[in-house]
Amino acid sequence: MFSGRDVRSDFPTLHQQVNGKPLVYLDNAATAQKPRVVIDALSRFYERDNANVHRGLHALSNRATEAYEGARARVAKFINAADPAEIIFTRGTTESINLVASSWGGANLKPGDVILLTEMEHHSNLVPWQLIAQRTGAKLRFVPVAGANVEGGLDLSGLNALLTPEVKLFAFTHVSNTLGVINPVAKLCAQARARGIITVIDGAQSIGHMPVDVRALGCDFYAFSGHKMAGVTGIGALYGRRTLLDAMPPYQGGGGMISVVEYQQSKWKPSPERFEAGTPNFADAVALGVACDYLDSIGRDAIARHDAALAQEAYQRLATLPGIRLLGPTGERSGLVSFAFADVHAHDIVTFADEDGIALRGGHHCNQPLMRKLSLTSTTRASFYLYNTAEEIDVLVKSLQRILKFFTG
Ligand code: C6P
Repeated sequence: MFSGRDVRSDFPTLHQQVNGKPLVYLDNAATAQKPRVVIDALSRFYERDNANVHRGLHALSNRATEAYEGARARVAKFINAADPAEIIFTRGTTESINLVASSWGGANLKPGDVILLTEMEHHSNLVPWQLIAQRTGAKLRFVPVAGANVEGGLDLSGLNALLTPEVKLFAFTHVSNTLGVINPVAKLCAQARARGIITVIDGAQSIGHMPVDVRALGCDFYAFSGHKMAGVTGIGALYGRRTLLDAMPPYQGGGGMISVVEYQQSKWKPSPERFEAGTPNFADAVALGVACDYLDSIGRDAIARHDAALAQEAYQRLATLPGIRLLGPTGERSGLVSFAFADVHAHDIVTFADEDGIALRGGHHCNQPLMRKLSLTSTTRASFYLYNTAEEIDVLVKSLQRILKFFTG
């Protein structure tokens, strides 16, 4: 409940039975459900306004272009970017990070340079840097995680020593999708900035769950996906500081991103068009703008408090289960809890919980190196969003008790 508002009624998917039980959707870190207003906005666009953007001179094309550029301005406002031209629409976090790695990295990195990452990065904020390191001769370096269960998140005691003059870029996640830890990203940006190091924040797990102000955070780039913030799949964005974007070469070539094309060479448009080659995903971008409106109508501070309270309660309740290993901080955490049992595989837990109508995620969560570091192969994860309730935690705990009894007697 948010000030008496029943947000569950806004989400059609939630009102169904799974295996004869009411659905308990706790896989929000993988993807969130969509409110009716977002689904309707997408249908409405296709029913009324659909035409290619930036290309036509007819009424529908003008309407579609206006809606698309309106969505860009809305997303810019959502994260307090200084200028809509600092928002590049992409397929999501993964593509946004690949864009920075390939374009900024390809143009700026040379042998001997260092890309600083952390040991808790999702593969999407690791593999693109491995690829550009191979192309340019740069090296990867990692800020370590602390403690056996990583209760403390990142070990920042040695950060100053890691930020050597060879470090040209520092990329880190805002919220870990496996640990639930919220990193002190503003502080990390400030330390990097003081040394002229470019910063990239992976915002996949923060964007829909807390207020995000890229100027207050002081980052150079911020990458996120629409589908984790009540938007539809296939759309996300990269925020980039205007001065950096204007100096970066295109990521892909094609229509829409050029000013002049000759047989042997071409000239590019400025950002954002420079980075949006081909027909962009305008319909989903329009729906993303509506998702921003929806989340702001509820209030991101309130959503952050709600998610954190549920995760805290889940953490306390799960801690009473025999043999459980809970990952991440004991104190402040984002809206997810990740756990493991020595005798029951995460995939078995997820499959059995599904019998009780509960959607969880089990696996390495695209965090293989972190799993290895924790001497685990997988965890089970429950992740919460604005429509989840304390009653659903009851259902989860009872289901886990049943599963443990089945496997361990
Ligand atoms: N994590 C999860 O279940 P895409 O796939 O591009 O929308 O987001 C990638 C991504 C990047 N960084 C972090 C921290 C993430 O959590 C994710 C997506 C999902 O945890 C799918 S693996």
